Amino acid sequence: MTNSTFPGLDAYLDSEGGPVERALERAVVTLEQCEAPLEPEVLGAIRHGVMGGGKRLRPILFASAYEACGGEAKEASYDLAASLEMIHAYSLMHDDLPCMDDAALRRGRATTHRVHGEEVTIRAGAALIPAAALQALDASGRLGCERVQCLILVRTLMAAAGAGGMVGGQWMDLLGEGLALGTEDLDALHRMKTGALLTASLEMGALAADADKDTRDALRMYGQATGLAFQIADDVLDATASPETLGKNPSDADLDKSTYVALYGLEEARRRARDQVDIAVSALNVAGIDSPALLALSRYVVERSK
Ligand code: GRG
Repeated sequence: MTNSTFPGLDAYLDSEGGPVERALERAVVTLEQCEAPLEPEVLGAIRHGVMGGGKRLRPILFASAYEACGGEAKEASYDLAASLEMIHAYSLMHDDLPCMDDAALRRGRATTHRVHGEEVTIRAGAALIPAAALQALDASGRLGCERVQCLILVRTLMAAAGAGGMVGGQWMDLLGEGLALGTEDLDALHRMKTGALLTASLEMGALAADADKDTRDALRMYGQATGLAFQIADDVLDATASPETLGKNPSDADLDKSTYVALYGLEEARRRARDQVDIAVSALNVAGIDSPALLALSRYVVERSK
């Protein structure tokens, strides 16, 4: 996609959103129809958590990186992208549980455990983790990736989801409740909790399209900077927008968490988010990656309203 064929961000999000939703629907139906079926209640909770809306930013970042590296969009490429959203969906389902954030509202509706119960939601979230790994393995095979490439893709996803990434970041977040974390700790926490999976989305898109090392490195840098910008913007929204607009509660302040807004104030937090976008854009420019979609997405993460 070039500047002259890029339809603008809203139209782009719509056009990528359709195939992403269809891939997620296929993934949920696969779980519903698998040989040793999960109980209906667990499947109901999975459907609630996975098909409940959301921006679908991770699979869309995957699709944009894949296309920027010359990959041809197909059903299997969206199935691979969906594996990222399956991990993201489980993380939100578990994050909302009473033993973590005890949230009532997510994506504008009741959280999964408020509808399906706590025990069922724990099981549904747990089932999504191996399901996402299998989804990534199967989809990359169908996409025609070499065997070793398939394994690297699954490894990238699981490493980002694991103790060195999202789970580790969540753990730091829980331990940090009630403490006033400084810049270094807050950056480290969010690079793992939010940044790792966002970065993996870019890396996996590049890997699936068999991009060279320089391109992959540049997309990793873009992902890291965009991930941090995303989190700072999240803290700004958390402090300035209503639960109705955001479609979620409680806020981080309610949970006594450290935030970039508490650390820097609103204006400085906004400035730092924009700085990260500049870093992301320059990573693309230096590597000669000409992607209007990735450019627009990095601005979107700081300009979004929810
Ligand atoms: C047991 C320690 C432990 C961890 C389990 C629960 C969990 C794993 C991880 C939670 C990670 C988490 C909640 C990260 C937050 C990421 C984030 C900023 C979510 C909001 O993302 P958006 O705005 O949401 O993309 P939508 O709804 O648009 O998909």
